[in-house]
This record gives sequence, C-alpha cells and structure tokens, in this order.
Amino acid sequence: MEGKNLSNKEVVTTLKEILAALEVKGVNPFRIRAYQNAISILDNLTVSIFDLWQNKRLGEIPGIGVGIESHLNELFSSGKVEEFEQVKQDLPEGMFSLLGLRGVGAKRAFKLAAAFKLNDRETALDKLKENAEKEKIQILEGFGEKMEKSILEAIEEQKMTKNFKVRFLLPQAEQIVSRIVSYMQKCKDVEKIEAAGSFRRRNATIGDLDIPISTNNPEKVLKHFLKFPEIGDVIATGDKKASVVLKNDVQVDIRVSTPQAYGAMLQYFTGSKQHNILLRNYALNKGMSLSEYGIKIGDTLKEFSTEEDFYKELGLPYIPPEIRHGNYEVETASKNKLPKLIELKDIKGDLHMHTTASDGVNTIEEMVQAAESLGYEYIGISDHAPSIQSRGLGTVLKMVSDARKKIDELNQSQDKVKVLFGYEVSILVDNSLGLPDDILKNLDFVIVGVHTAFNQDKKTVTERILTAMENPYVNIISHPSGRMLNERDPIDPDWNKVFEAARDKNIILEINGQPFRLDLPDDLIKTAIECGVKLVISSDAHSTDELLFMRYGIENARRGWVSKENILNTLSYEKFVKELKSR
Ligand code: DGT
Ligand code: CA
Ligand code: CA
Repeated sequence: MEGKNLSNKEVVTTLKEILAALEVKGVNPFRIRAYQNAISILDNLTVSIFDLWQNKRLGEIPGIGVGIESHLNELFSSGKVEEFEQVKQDLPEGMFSLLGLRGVGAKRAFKLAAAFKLNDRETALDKLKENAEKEKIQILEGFGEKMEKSILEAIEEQKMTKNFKVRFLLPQAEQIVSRIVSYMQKCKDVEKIEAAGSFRRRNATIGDLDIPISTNNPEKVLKHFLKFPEIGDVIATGDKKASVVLKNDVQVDIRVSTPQAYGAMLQYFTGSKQHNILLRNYALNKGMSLSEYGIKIGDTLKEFSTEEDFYKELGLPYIPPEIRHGNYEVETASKNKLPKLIELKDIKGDLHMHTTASDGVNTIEEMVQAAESLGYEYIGISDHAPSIQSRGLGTVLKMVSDARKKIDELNQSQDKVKVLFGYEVSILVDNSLGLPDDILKNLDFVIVGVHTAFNQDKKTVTERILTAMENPYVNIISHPSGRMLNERDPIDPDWNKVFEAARDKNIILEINGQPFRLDLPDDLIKTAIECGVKLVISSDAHSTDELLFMRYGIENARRGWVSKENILNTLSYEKFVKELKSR
C-alpha cells in the first residue's frame, strides 16, 4: 500500500489531539478509555506503525480496536481523520499546542485557548505566556494563582527541552561513521581511520563524532575531508584538524596524525576526558607526561603506533574503551585486576523476543531460523502477554495453549535451537501481574516488566517491583529502569533493595539491547554485579533483524564491567534451564 509515511511519534501526536477533542466534546467515557489505552500501546511500539499498516497488520496489535484502526487507516491514506476534522471545527486550534504542557489536560487546554482566543498553533504558547505574566490566568474560573505559576513553569520547561540538543543513538551514529569512513577511504593517503570519543567507548548516546586519521599527508587528507558532500558548515580548520557540522546537524571533529604516533592520538581522542585526566595524573607520579602526541619522559617524546604500546609504556594492561569512564579503571588496571569483559561470541541464547503473536513482525518459525543462523543453542519466545481484560479469559487460554502447541512442535521438528515458551508480563500499577498464576506456572519462564505509570514515587515503585518479585513464577525482570533515551527518564526505585531481593530470590535482571533502551544502564549494571545479581543480556527483538541488537546489549554490559560469569545466557541450555528452575 502507498500512503503517508508518518513516524510513530507523528501518529501518536495526532491521536492525542483527536482524544483531546473527544474529551472536550464529552463523548462516552468507554470510548475515551479505549482511545487512551490504544495510544499508550502505540506509544510503546518499537516497530513502525506505518509498516504494520502497509502490511495490513494493524489488527494484530493487541488492544487496538476497530475504531482506532479505522482512524489509523484514514490517517495513513489521506493524512486526515474525517471525524476529527468535524469535531474540532468549533474548537480553538491553539489548544492543541498546549497539550504537551505538564499539568494541562484536554479540558484545561480548551478553557485556556477559548479564554485567550488562541486560534493559531504557532503563537499559542507565547500568547499564553504573556497572559500568565499579566496574571490573567489566575482569574479564570477553576485556575487560581498556584496553577498560573505552574503553567508558567511548564512553558519554560517545554521551551528548554525544545532548545536542548538531542544526543543521537548508536545506530544512527554508526550509519554516519560508516559513510564518513568509506568516503575517506577513497583518499589513498588515509592509512587508518576509526571513530573515537564516546562512539568508541560505546556510550548510550553520542554528542559529536571524533575521528582520528593516520596519514603521511595531512594536507591532502584534510582537503579531501572538506569536500565530503554531507558537510553543512565548516567551524574550524587547521593543518592537523577540522571541525564541521553536517547537514543533519551532527558535528564531526577530525584529527590527523602520523602512523607512528597514531596510538597516542587514538587514545587521547577516545577519552573520556575524565579517564585522560586520571591517566595523566597516574603518569605524572611516574615522571611521565602525556599528550595526544605521545609520552614525554624528561625532554624526549616517545611515540606509539598503537594504543596497546601506549598503555604498556605506562606499565598498565590494555584498558578497553568501554570502561574508560574515569572512575576506577586506572587504579584497578594498575593492580592488574581488570575483569575479562564479556564478548558477543560468549552468548549462547536470547531470551527476549516478540513475534507476530504480539507486536513483532516475524513468526516464531522465522525467529527460530534466524537464531539458528546466529549459532544460538536456545531462545525464549516472550511475546507481550495477551490481555484478559480486553479479550476474555477463554480467548487468552486458547492463545496460550496454541502457542504452547506450536513451540512443542518446533522442538520436535528440529533440534538445532531449543525453544523456551514464556511471556513478557506487565507489572500493573496495582502491583499485580498481567497474567494469573494458573497460566504463569505452565510456562517455561516468565519475564515481567514495568510498561506503564513510570513516574511513581520512590517508595511506591520500589514496592511495585518487590511485590512482583514475590511471585514464585517470575524469572526475569525486563528493562528494569524503563528509561527511553532522549524520551523518558528511568524509574527511581531503591536499587539496593531491588538488587538484594533479586539476588536472594534468584531473580534475573535483564540488560536490554534495544539501542533506545540499553537498560539496565551501565552504572546500575556495575552495582548489580557487585551485589551478586545474576543477569541476562537480551535483544528484545521485534523482528529477525533486531536479534542483532544483542551486540548493543553486550557493549552496554562491558561498560558495566561485566564478564562472562555474570551473564546466564552464556551457559549451555542444560545449565541455563537449571538456573531457571533454581527459583
Ligand atoms: P560526546 O561527544 O559528548 O558524546 O563525548 P566525548 O567523550 O566524545 O567528548 P568530546 O567529543 O568533547 O571529546 C572527545 C575526546 O577528546 C574526549 O573523550 C577526550 C578528549 N578531550 C576533549 N577535551 C579534552 C580536555 O579538555 N582534556 C582532555 N584530557 N581530553 C579532552
Ligand atoms: Ca564526541
Ligand atoms: Ca568532539
């Protein structure tokens, strides 16, 4: 199907506006409720809604009723939803610009927009701000002084997030790096080129790209770089460096070095800044001084073609870029106590993946096949648990038994990949789980996760997770912090309590490899393993391609000082299953 390729964010924003219009009109609360549910489901989808629509699969998303589906159909085919156009005819257009403001719901947005005649989306926020400053909001019925102040704050807040430069995620950065590298390699004078900085340290988010290049002809290399077609603005150039901003707003810093001094340049430019400072102090104590050109002892500068030699000269083992945070790594390295960090090849199975039974795009069979080609010994199918509330118990029981049958058959028809049957079950806001024990107890494993109500206070959210861990059938907690990079802050439980409970009850915490999650975050991973918590690394794949997200999970784990022994899905199938049964 052709159609308007709207991003998930655009779709969700439009649906939120429709919902707001319906709320102001006071339509049936059940309809409002269904709409709210659908929006929250779509908001959490990681696959493209437009893709699902194109493949006629919208109906397969659990929780999306026919009403929403027809709205989505209209939206993708014509860019408009007729009912919305009708309903909003007598609403002030500016109210829709106020919907994102903290504390301002549909009805308040309507009242404010009506009172101040905010008929234009572009100017609505500015006009509202003026009125707040003139203290005209507090005299409106149902508002008051306190509300006026908090609206003013919310406007400021929103302006700040708009100006805030978003840091980009690893997959985007990888694409840009690979375009730069292949362009630069067309220049014969480029010997080595590699992205350093936060990119090489595999930070979850990247501010700008730092690329050291080794060459004997810096002039020619820089000249070639400055002709890179994606460059928007040149910020600075010198005889050994260039800084530019690409048309996509990404800054790129280039440094050139001779091949015999490249190791020191790569080391310096990899950072982190704090790591370099620690290292410099460490070196000073030994009478050495460090720079991007090498190590100076007295007046002699020693050059290094590789980083390994650079660290060796300092009397240190090689420190992997992922742990160059600038906290404990230099001291630990000096005592020769760095762990051997986990590698992708250590992984024997993947326990978190979705199929067409929920919001995934491939079938179980396709996932099994893909896992086989990755060389996995076992996988766990963990679709979102179907909702009993919206489907009824009978339907859900049938779905579960059908899935069980299919997985049993798959295990009989092939023996290359062992398939475990589980669900990803939500920890609901009342601390209960989204499936009853009668179903949970017959699964091979159970993943639970927080998917709603992310802003509970510390005590409530701690209680929520601890209560979920009491359930004897729970094995794994998925994406424990719930963070979404650039989008949503992590939940804020008492992590020590969570980790101690997980350790004592043999509950496994997940390191989720989805690049917009990377959750547990690296610092919490380190605390968790120090506490003795067992972990798995998962792709949370929603397609066969996304099984490769395991790699991001590994990198994030390495940033948390993880070695093979901390990760249960490095175990053989038999040993892994034994761990599951140890609950
Ligand atoms: P980012 O770009 O914000 O994601 O983070 P980085 O770590 O890539 O930081 P960036 O691009 O400012 O600098 C790249 C590397 O260059 C940094 O990791 C270490 C080195 N560097 C930059 N500024 C300084 C500095 O003032 N002192 C030292 N020792 N190293 C620095
Ligand atoms: Ca950088
Ligand atoms: Ca930089």
